[in-house]
Amino acid sequence: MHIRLINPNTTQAMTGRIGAAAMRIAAPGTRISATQPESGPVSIEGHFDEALAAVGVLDEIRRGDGEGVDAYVIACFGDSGLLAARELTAVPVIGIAEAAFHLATLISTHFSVVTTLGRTVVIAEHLLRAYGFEHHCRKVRAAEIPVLDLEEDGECAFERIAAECRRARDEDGVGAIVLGCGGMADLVGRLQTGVGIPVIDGVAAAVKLAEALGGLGLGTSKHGDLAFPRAKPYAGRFAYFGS
Ligand code: 5HY
Repeated sequence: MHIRLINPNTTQAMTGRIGAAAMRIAAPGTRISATQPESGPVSIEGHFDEALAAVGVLDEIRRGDGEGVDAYVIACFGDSGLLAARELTAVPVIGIAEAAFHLATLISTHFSVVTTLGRTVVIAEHLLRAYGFEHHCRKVRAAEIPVLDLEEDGECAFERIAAECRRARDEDGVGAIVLGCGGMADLVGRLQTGVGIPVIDGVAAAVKLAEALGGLGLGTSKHGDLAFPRAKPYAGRFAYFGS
Protein backbone atom coordinates (compact mmCIF):
# COMPACT_ATOMS: atom_id res chain seq x y z
CA MET A 1 0.00 0.00 0.00
CA HIS A 2 1.04 3.61 -0.61
CA ILE A 3 0.86 5.87 2.44
CA ARG A 4 1.26 9.61 1.88
CA LEU A 5 2.52 11.63 4.82
CA ILE A 6 1.41 15.23 4.68
CA ASN A 7 3.48 17.66 6.70
CA PRO A 8 1.02 20.55 7.00
CA ASN A 9 3.77 23.11 7.50
CA THR A 10 5.88 24.16 4.51
CA THR A 11 9.36 23.27 5.85
CA GLN A 12 10.83 20.76 3.43
CA ALA A 13 13.59 19.64 5.82
CA MET A 14 10.98 18.63 8.40
CA THR A 15 9.01 16.80 5.72
CA GLY A 16 12.15 14.85 4.86
CA ARG A 17 12.84 13.88 8.48
CA ILE A 18 9.21 12.84 9.00
CA GLY A 19 9.25 10.75 5.82
CA ALA A 20 12.52 9.06 6.80
CA ALA A 21 11.16 8.22 10.26
CA ALA A 22 8.07 6.68 8.66
CA MET A 23 10.14 4.64 6.21
CA ARG A 24 12.16 3.17 9.09
CA ILE A 25 9.08 1.55 10.61
CA ALA A 26 6.94 0.88 7.55
CA ALA A 27 6.16 -2.76 6.83
CA PRO A 28 7.69 -4.49 3.81
CA GLY A 29 5.42 -3.70 0.90
CA THR A 30 4.37 -0.31 2.26
CA ARG A 31 5.44 2.57 0.06
CA ILE A 32 5.92 5.86 1.92
CA SER A 33 5.86 9.28 0.27
CA ALA A 34 6.01 12.61 2.10
CA THR A 35 4.89 16.04 1.00
CA GLN A 36 3.90 19.47 2.24
CA PRO A 37 1.64 22.22 0.87
CA GLU A 38 3.04 24.77 -1.58
CA SER A 39 1.53 27.57 0.51
CA GLY A 40 1.16 27.98 4.25
CA PRO A 41 3.04 28.55 7.49
CA VAL A 42 6.64 27.31 7.80
CA SER A 43 5.64 26.05 11.23
CA ILE A 44 2.30 25.56 12.97
CA GLU A 45 2.28 27.15 16.41
CA GLY A 46 -1.30 28.16 17.14
CA HIS A 47 -4.90 28.45 15.95
CA PHE A 48 -4.17 30.86 13.09
CA ASP A 49 -1.46 28.60 11.64
CA GLU A 50 -3.73 25.56 12.00
CA ALA A 51 -6.51 27.27 10.04
CA LEU A 52 -4.23 28.25 7.17
CA ALA A 53 -2.48 24.86 7.13
CA ALA A 54 -5.79 23.01 6.86
CA VAL A 55 -6.37 24.32 3.32
CA GLY A 56 -2.96 23.06 2.27
CA VAL A 57 -3.77 19.65 3.70
CA LEU A 58 -6.94 19.54 1.61
CA ASP A 59 -4.94 20.46 -1.49
CA GLU A 60 -2.60 17.55 -0.79
CA ILE A 61 -5.53 15.16 -0.33
CA ARG A 62 -6.94 16.19 -3.71
CA ARG A 63 -3.54 15.71 -5.32
CA GLY A 64 -2.93 12.37 -3.63
CA ASP A 65 -6.29 10.95 -4.65
CA GLY A 66 -5.35 11.75 -8.23
CA GLU A 67 -2.18 9.69 -7.73
CA GLY A 68 -3.90 6.66 -6.25
CA VAL A 69 -2.65 7.09 -2.66
CA ASP A 70 -4.05 4.38 -0.36
CA ALA A 71 -3.94 6.26 2.97
CA TYR A 72 -2.87 9.62 4.40
CA VAL A 73 -1.13 10.64 7.60
CA ILE A 74 -1.52 14.24 8.74
CA ALA A 75 1.86 14.75 10.38
CA CYS A 76 1.13 17.74 12.60
CA PHE A 77 0.13 17.36 16.23
CA GLY A 78 -2.85 19.63 15.69
CA ASP A 79 -4.25 17.01 13.25
CA SER A 80 -4.74 19.95 10.90
CA GLY A 81 -7.92 19.68 8.81
CA LEU A 82 -8.48 16.04 9.77
CA LEU A 83 -12.27 15.81 9.49
CA ALA A 84 -12.40 17.99 6.37
CA ALA A 85 -9.76 15.76 4.81
CA ARG A 86 -11.81 12.69 5.67
CA GLU A 87 -14.79 14.20 3.81
CA LEU A 88 -12.65 14.63 0.70
CA THR A 89 -11.43 11.06 0.35
CA ALA A 90 -12.59 7.46 0.73
CA VAL A 91 -9.21 6.16 1.95
CA PRO A 92 -8.04 6.36 5.58
CA VAL A 93 -6.79 9.68 6.93
CA ILE A 94 -4.96 9.39 10.25
CA GLY A 95 -3.88 12.31 12.42
CA ILE A 96 -0.68 11.80 14.44
CA ALA A 97 -2.22 13.09 17.66
CA GLU A 98 -5.24 10.81 17.48
CA ALA A 99 -3.04 7.86 16.53
CA ALA A 100 -0.62 8.46 19.40
CA PHE A 101 -3.44 8.85 21.94
CA HIS A 102 -4.97 5.54 20.86
CA LEU A 103 -1.70 3.63 21.12
CA ALA A 104 -0.81 5.22 24.46
CA THR A 105 -4.05 3.93 26.01
CA LEU A 106 -3.29 0.41 24.79
CA ILE A 107 -0.07 0.26 26.83
CA SER A 108 -0.76 2.53 29.83
CA THR A 109 -3.75 3.71 31.84
CA HIS A 110 -2.42 7.26 31.80
CA PHE A 111 -0.03 9.26 29.65
CA SER A 112 1.32 12.78 29.35
CA VAL A 113 2.08 14.78 26.22
CA VAL A 114 5.27 16.75 25.63
CA THR A 115 4.82 19.34 22.91
CA THR A 116 6.68 22.44 21.71
CA LEU A 117 5.28 25.80 22.85
CA GLY A 118 3.00 26.52 25.78
CA ARG A 119 0.57 28.34 23.50
CA THR A 120 -0.17 25.11 21.61
CA VAL A 121 -0.98 23.11 24.76
CA VAL A 122 -4.64 24.08 24.48
CA ILE A 123 -4.78 22.64 20.95
CA ALA A 124 -3.72 19.24 22.26
CA GLU A 125 -6.19 19.60 25.14
CA HIS A 126 -9.00 20.31 22.67
CA LEU A 127 -8.09 17.18 20.71
CA LEU A 128 -7.98 15.03 23.86
CA ARG A 129 -11.55 16.08 24.65
CA ALA A 130 -12.73 15.78 21.05
CA TYR A 131 -11.34 12.24 20.76
CA GLY A 132 -12.46 11.16 24.25
CA PHE A 133 -9.02 10.73 25.80
CA GLU A 134 -9.10 13.54 28.35
CA HIS A 135 -9.41 11.10 31.27
CA HIS A 136 -6.33 9.18 30.13
CA CYS A 137 -4.02 12.16 29.74
CA ARG A 138 -2.60 13.50 33.00
CA LYS A 139 -0.88 16.59 31.54
CA VAL A 140 0.07 18.32 28.32
CA ARG A 141 3.56 19.77 28.84
CA ALA A 142 5.55 22.17 26.67
CA ALA A 143 9.33 22.04 26.24
CA GLU A 144 9.07 25.74 25.26
CA ILE A 145 10.86 25.36 21.96
CA PRO A 146 9.75 26.90 18.67
CA VAL A 147 8.94 24.17 16.16
CA LEU A 148 11.76 25.13 13.80
CA ASP A 149 14.33 24.87 16.61
CA LEU A 150 13.92 21.15 15.97
CA GLU A 151 15.60 21.88 12.64
CA GLU A 152 18.03 24.61 13.56
CA ASP A 153 19.18 23.71 17.06
CA GLY A 154 18.45 20.01 17.31
CA GLU A 155 20.67 19.07 20.25
CA CYS A 156 19.44 21.88 22.49
CA ALA A 157 15.87 21.10 21.53
CA PHE A 158 16.45 17.42 22.26
CA GLU A 159 17.75 18.16 25.75
CA ARG A 160 14.75 20.38 26.55
CA ILE A 161 12.32 17.73 25.31
CA ALA A 162 14.14 14.99 27.21
CA ALA A 163 14.08 17.04 30.42
CA GLU A 164 10.33 17.58 30.08
CA CYS A 165 9.81 13.88 29.40
CA ARG A 166 11.72 13.04 32.59
CA ARG A 167 9.57 15.48 34.58
CA ALA A 168 6.45 13.84 33.16
CA ARG A 169 7.81 10.41 34.15
CA ASP A 170 8.68 11.55 37.67
CA GLU A 171 5.76 13.88 38.49
CA ASP A 172 2.68 12.89 36.48
CA GLY A 173 2.12 9.27 37.51
CA VAL A 174 2.03 8.11 33.89
CA GLY A 175 3.23 4.97 32.16
CA ALA A 176 3.83 6.50 28.75
CA ILE A 177 4.66 9.76 27.04
CA VAL A 178 3.31 11.04 23.72
CA LEU A 179 5.53 13.34 21.64
CA GLY A 180 3.51 16.37 20.63
CA CYS A 181 5.10 17.32 17.32
CA GLY A 182 5.59 15.66 13.97
CA GLY A 183 9.09 17.11 13.93
CA MET A 184 10.03 15.01 16.98
CA ALA A 185 9.51 11.74 15.08
CA ASP A 186 13.21 10.99 14.67
CA LEU A 187 13.95 11.63 18.36
CA VAL A 188 11.76 8.84 19.73
CA GLY A 189 14.49 6.16 19.95
CA ARG A 190 16.93 8.37 21.87
CA LEU A 191 14.16 9.64 24.14
CA GLN A 192 12.87 6.13 24.87
CA THR A 193 16.39 5.07 25.87
CA GLY A 194 16.99 8.13 28.00
CA VAL A 195 13.62 8.36 29.71
CA GLY A 196 13.10 4.67 30.39
CA ILE A 197 9.34 4.50 29.86
CA PRO A 198 7.45 4.06 26.56
CA VAL A 199 7.60 7.15 24.36
CA ILE A 200 5.15 7.26 21.47
CA ASP A 201 5.71 9.19 18.25
CA GLY A 202 2.48 9.92 16.42
CA VAL A 203 4.03 9.57 12.96
CA ALA A 204 4.97 5.94 13.59
CA ALA A 205 1.66 5.30 15.33
CA ALA A 206 -0.30 6.72 12.41
CA VAL A 207 1.64 4.74 9.80
CA LYS A 208 0.97 1.49 11.65
CA LEU A 209 -2.72 2.28 12.08
CA ALA A 210 -2.97 3.15 8.39
CA GLU A 211 -1.36 -0.20 7.55
CA ALA A 212 -3.85 -1.94 9.85
CA LEU A 213 -6.84 -0.25 8.22
CA GLY A 214 -5.48 -1.04 4.77
CA GLY A 215 -4.97 -4.67 5.74
CA LEU A 216 -8.59 -4.85 6.92
CA GLY A 217 -9.86 -3.18 3.76
CA LEU A 218 -11.26 -0.28 5.80
CA GLY A 219 -11.44 3.26 4.44
CA THR A 220 -13.12 6.47 5.55
CA SER A 221 -16.87 5.92 5.83
CA LYS A 222 -18.79 7.89 3.22
CA HIS A 223 -22.04 7.42 5.13
CA GLY A 224 -23.10 10.40 7.24
CA ASP A 225 -20.97 13.41 8.13
CA LEU A 226 -17.83 12.15 6.37
CA ALA A 227 -19.64 11.68 3.05
CA PHE A 228 -18.11 13.61 0.14
CA PRO A 229 -18.91 17.35 0.36
CA ARG A 230 -22.17 18.40 -1.26
CA ALA A 231 -21.64 19.58 -4.85
CA LYS A 232 -21.60 23.38 -5.05
CA PRO A 233 -19.57 26.21 -6.52
CA TYR A 234 -16.79 27.75 -4.41
CA ALA A 235 -16.03 31.39 -5.07
CA GLY A 236 -12.72 33.12 -5.57
CA ARG A 237 -9.43 31.39 -4.69
CA PHE A 238 -11.27 28.17 -3.75
CA ALA A 239 -13.12 27.83 -7.09
CA TYR A 240 -11.02 24.76 -7.92
CA PHE A 241 -12.76 22.85 -5.10
CA GLY A 242 -16.11 23.44 -6.81
CA SER A 243 -18.17 21.01 -8.83
C1 5HY B 1 3.65 19.96 14.40
N1 5HY B 1 3.53 22.24 14.55
O1 5HY B 1 3.55 18.76 14.67
C2 5HY B 1 3.11 21.04 15.27
C3 5HY B 1 3.63 20.96 16.66
C4 5HY B 1 2.83 21.82 17.59
O2 5HY B 1 4.58 22.69 12.56
N2 5HY B 1 4.19 20.54 13.33
C5 5HY B 1 4.14 21.89 13.41
O3 5HY B 1 3.44 22.39 18.46
O4 5HY B 1 1.60 21.88 17.44
